Amino acid sequence: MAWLTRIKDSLLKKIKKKIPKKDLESAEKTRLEKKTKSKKPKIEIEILPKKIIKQKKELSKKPKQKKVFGFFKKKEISQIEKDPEKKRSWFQKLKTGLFKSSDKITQDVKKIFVNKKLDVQTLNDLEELLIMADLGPASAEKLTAELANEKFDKNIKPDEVRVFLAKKIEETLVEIARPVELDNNQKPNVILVVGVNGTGKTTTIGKLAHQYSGQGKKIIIAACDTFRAAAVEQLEIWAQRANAGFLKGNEGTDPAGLAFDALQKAKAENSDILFIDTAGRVQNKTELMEELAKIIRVIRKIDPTSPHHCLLTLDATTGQNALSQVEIFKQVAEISGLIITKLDGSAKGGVLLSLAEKFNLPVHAIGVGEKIEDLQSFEASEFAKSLMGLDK
Ligand SMILES: Nc1nc2c(ncn2[C@@H]2O[C@H](COP(=O)(O)OP(=O)(O)OP(=O)(O)O)[C@@H](O)[C@H]2O)c(=O)[nH]1
Ligand SMILES: [Mg+2]
Repeated sequence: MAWLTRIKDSLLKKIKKKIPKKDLESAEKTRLEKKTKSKKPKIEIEILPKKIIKQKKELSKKPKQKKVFGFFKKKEISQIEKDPEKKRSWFQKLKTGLFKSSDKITQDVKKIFVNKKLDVQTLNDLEELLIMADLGPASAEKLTAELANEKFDKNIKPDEVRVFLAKKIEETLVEIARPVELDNNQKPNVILVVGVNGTGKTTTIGKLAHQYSGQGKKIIIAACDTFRAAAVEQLEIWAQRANAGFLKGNEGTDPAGLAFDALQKAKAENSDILFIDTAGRVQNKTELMEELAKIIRVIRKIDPTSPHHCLLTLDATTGQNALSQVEIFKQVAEISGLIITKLDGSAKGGVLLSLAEKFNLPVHAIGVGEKIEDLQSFEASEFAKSLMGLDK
């Protein structure tokens, strides 16, 4: 019943009699701690690298549409809006993809909201349900407390609960739903793509390159995953499809050296974007993590401001494990944004909420399939509604 620590004082007074004494005492203690903590001056900013501070400031601002040159420029968004058929099919794809997550949530909400009036037990069950749905303890606590604050002891139906949750989820996610911002004066914008094995790095680069080339951008892709010949071949096919330049080395070539050559080539050719694909790596492979740090060090010899974006791909089907992946990659590279892949068919879509609560990193796009067009800009409202199994 962590939600108790976040409810209004007036509500706590009202429900005191209905809660075991020990739970109440611990909740009151935590509430007090939270209150004193929030009064402390924020020193966190001082110890963060400059780039992250900038990113945090940017995040706290409202997105400025005019400056966005992401893969969904304003013009393109309006084109999609003008094409309701396409928008509807995207939404359907997401909704169908998230069906495993939303169906479970819908059924469980129906099961626990049997009492007409919202009571303590129902709120406890809801908090647990949300944790089980991969939303993470912090989001579960916050959402449950919000529902308690508004509806305690009032009549509420299961469908109303889902609508309420979708609205609150959207409010959290809208902050982080941001496209990649390209600097048109920067030639090239270096986009480094990192992540654990099989999370969709190569596929995402192919999809992004396809979208950018549709906007007339000049692109080079560097295949710095030099471990597997198959990986290079795969990327070459994606590059051809996206009409992008392609640079590869021999099997076993030093990825950092290749990244260096690619940046030189992209500069010489005045390219708009250089994508650097990297080998999948897990945290316990220290040498691979070191290799990633080397790629960054080496390209900074040519352009100290690069990489301009460091995207981390996360496979939505891995659920809470995605959180530790972010932690680990953040130690090696300044992750600037996330791409969540495989949301089609994931039963763990709620993990996006956990990520938002914990890291506040922008989510640039979501993967909803294996095809080149299966990368969507991340829209908070669509996602929240799909997760709660609601219609648009
Ligand atoms: N269903 C689905 N499959 C995806 C999505 N994105 C990638 N995949 C598939 O996931 C598998 C791995 O994708 P890759 O792009 O090769 O992943 P990677 O991170 O480059 O993998 P490594 O280079 O081996 O680390 C492929 O079979 C892709 O087709 C997605 O959004 N949805
Ligand atoms: Mg790959």
